[in-house]
Amino acid sequence: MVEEQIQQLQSAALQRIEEAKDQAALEQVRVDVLGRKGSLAQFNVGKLAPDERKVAGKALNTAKQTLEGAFETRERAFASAALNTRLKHEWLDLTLPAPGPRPGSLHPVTIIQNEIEDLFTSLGFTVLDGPEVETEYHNFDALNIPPEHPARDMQDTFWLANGHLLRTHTSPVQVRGMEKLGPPLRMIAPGRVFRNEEVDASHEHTFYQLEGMMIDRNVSVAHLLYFMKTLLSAIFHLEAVVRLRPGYFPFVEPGFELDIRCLICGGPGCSVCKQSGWVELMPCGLVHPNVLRVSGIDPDVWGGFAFGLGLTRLAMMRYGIDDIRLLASGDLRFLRQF
Ligand code: FA5
Repeated sequence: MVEEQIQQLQSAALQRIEEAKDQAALEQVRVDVLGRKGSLAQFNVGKLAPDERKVAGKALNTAKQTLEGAFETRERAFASAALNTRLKHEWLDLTLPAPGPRPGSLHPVTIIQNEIEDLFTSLGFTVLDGPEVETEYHNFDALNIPPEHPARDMQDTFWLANGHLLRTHTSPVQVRGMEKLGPPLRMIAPGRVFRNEEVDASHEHTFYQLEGMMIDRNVSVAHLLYFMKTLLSAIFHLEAVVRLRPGYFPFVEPGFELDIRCLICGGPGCSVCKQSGWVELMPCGLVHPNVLRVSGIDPDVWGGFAFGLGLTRLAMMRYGIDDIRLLASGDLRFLRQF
């Protein structure tokens, strides 16, 4: 009698195991049947008569073993179905060619430098290069800045044991250009310069400038303004708002500072323009007669203009970069945007 009940229970449980849709449903069947309060536990074999006890006990053990086997088989089926689904979605085609290294991109300063070089060569200018390790003579003396001149303090730099220095500006290339090519002369000289400078959002110790110089007969401030405006319109593709104020550099007379309306904040003030709304971009002026004379050019016959563009600052304005330190950070997340 009990044996029959156990067998019925076993077949019902086997059917439920077969019908279980997933692992959770299967677990529920296990609790219902084999759990401490499950259907098999209700058979209290101890209370039966001895001959019945033996038969019932045996049937109970057989049922338990059969069900446990069935649970295991069903569980394995679920696991292998899950694995198959995963493999279907995670396949890899090993015959595809490897993606290879990602294409690189030009640094924003290089992009602008190339554009300015193209513009000025189209206007008849030569692109010159000069050494980053300069002589004191080319960096200072030949530019009308003798040793005791206070203008040297404004461009504190890194001196080498042999008396040479890391150039503080691209202006020494003016001197080299005049020495080598003589007048008439139209040249630009982009390059890296160095200063012993406190670094902040708009100041680096290593940055880029682009020097420009034109020497000819009857060169005036009007020529200077024409070339500077042409340069800024080409870079910004619009007429940038600029202001010209007097500026002092020993190698020009008269000297000017050309500032551009800050394109990061548009005027109200930010950390790049030091809350002033203007960014100092391009000092310039007419070449001082002493500078022409030192390089063997007669100031009574020839005159010229020169400018020193802050190329790094120009890149910041054009691309809306609000911290100069990003440009030399080597951070690929930053560089990949250009
Ligand atoms: C000069 O270096 C002069 N040689 C420029 C010049 C050339 C004047 C020819 C007249 C004739 P200045 O020190 O102001 O000038 O620097 C020129 C530009 O470089 C600045 O307007 C600014 O845009 C940029 N600059 C200067 N210091 C830094 C710095 N620490 N970090 C980034 N940019 C700088």
